[in-house]
Amino acid sequence: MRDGSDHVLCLTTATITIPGDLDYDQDIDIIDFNLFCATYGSKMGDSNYNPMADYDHDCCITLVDYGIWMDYYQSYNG
Ligand SMILES: [Ca+2]
Ligand SMILES: [Ca+2]
Repeated sequence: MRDGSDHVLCLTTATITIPGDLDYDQDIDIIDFNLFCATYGSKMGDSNYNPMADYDHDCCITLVDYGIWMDYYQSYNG
C-alpha cells in the first residue's frame, strides 16, 4: 500500500577525479607514474593505450602527455 510518504534515499558517491590520478585512488604517486609509463608511446587501438593519460587528446601518449602528467604530479605533491 502506498500512502504517498515513500521516500527513496539516493546516496551518490561524489568521486572527485584528480587529473593525473590514473588508478583513481585519490592521489598522484609512483603507481600512477608506472601506469603512465605502461601506456607511454601507445596510440588509440593499441592494447596498452589509456585514454585517461592522453591529456592533449591527440590519440597518442607522447612526451607532451608526459609533460602534462608531470605538471599534475608536481602541483599535487607540491
Ligand atoms: Ca593514484
Ligand atoms: Ca596525447
